[in-house]
Amino acid sequence: MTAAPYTSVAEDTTIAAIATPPGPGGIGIIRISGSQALPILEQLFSPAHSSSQLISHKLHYGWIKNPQSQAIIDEVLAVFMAAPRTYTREDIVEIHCHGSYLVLEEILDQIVKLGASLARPGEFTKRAFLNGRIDLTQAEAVIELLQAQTKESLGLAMTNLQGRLNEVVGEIRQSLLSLRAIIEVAIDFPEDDVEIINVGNMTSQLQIEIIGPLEDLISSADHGKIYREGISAVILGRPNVGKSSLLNALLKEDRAIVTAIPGTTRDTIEEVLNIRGMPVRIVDTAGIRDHAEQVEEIGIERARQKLSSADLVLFLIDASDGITEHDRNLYQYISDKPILLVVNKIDVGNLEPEQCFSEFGDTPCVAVSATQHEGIAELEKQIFTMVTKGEKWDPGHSCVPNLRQRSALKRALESSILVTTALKSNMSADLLAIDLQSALDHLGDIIGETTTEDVLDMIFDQFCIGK
Ligand SMILES: Nc1nc2c(ncn2[C@@H]2O[C@H](COP(=O)(O)OP(=O)(O)OP(=O)(O)O)[C@@H](O)[C@H]2O)c(=O)[nH]1
Ligand SMILES: [Mg+2]
Repeated sequence: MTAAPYTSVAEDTTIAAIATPPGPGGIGIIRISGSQALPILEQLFSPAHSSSQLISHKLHYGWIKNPQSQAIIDEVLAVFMAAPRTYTREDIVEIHCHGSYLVLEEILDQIVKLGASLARPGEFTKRAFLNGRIDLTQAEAVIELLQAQTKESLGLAMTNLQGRLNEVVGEIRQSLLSLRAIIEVAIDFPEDDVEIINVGNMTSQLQIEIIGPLEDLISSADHGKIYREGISAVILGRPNVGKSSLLNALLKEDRAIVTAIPGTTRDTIEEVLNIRGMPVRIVDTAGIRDHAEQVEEIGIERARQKLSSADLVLFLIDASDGITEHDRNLYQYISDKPILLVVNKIDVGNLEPEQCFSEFGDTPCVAVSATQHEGIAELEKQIFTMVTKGEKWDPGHSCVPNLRQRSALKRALESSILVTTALKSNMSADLLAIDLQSALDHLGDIIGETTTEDVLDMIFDQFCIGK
């Protein structure tokens, strides 16, 4: 049994949170939302000009004071924003303080004493959704915006924040609704259903307005995934082949320690790189070898763990040593993964491409010198080509669903295909109606109309506090 759809509106509690990240900063902002936001501000805030009223949507300069002792806690700018022209559609207050965490906590403490509850992660955005200011695709776009790691992933989030996905899904739903209306008439007048249901027209409407656009959205989700979520590439190889040097060359900074002593790296080191708009999590690992001492052994185990979730392995060999037995064993160990062979140290050695071909078949291969920064651009190009499988896709202003939305779209597609099959085999109108409804429900899941509370909780739990 599925849980009941989320239909309740936000409760009448007033919530508060520190909206800026922890640690010292230029300013720190506290946010309050709910019917008590203004009364709470009035008890804490002394405007510099005592005559001035707290006009909505205007910044007011003054002091936050302890309501009992009247001791000044901070000099601030405060703004009251009357509902409904606010983020949550409730009354909102923001207090812009000096960015000291002690000050922020002290003010938040006073706000809670005056009756507000501490906001849970994402609770402000959840209220915006429950109060109908944004739909679920826009709420999810807010998380994507906060987590975006490249300009391209930011662009994707922004497109959905502006409601593009909601719009496209809305158009598909409209078509489904118009088909359902015809089917309902056929159900009401069963004796005329053959005339009412025009199989040719309906199947072509299904294909052009529903199945085609659903397939496009799913394929866009597959392409966009690498920009939104990025990929993980693990650098693997025996000790001393130059793994850490390669990490440093890709990052263009001395991030990892490099020495001529085999076994230098003992832990995994991770950094995110932007390769043509694609966030790539590069992981440097401890060189894998037998007979390592205890700390190194733990590092090697970590390398193996990272390998299991890697999208790509940058398998490093040392051109000055040639291909060794150790390299061959390692290659066998990773052979079920997508591998990019990286021949390093070409400034001091030379390994004929034919030799690599005969050892590693048609594994793609790039030759570099990590310390001389040679071949690094070619390596990045090769990583990009492997991940995108050479397909051209422009993240530009694409409307890209996330994984949750993609699986709902797939289910909607499956139901729509069932409708086509049922139409073609002249199934009864009642059966058509069931599959149409299920396609509609899956699309409703995407925009938040039929989404269950569990799923909503899962979505809003990904937010930070204060958003
Ligand atoms: N000539 C030359 N030396 C290199 C190159 N890349 C790395 N080295 C040297 O090789 C040695 C090992 O480099 P690292 O980057 O520490 O190798 P690693 O694979 O991370 O080694 P472990 O962490 O011990 O497994 C260092 O002395 C580097 O300066 C290169 O492209 N050319
Ligand atoms: Mg290393």
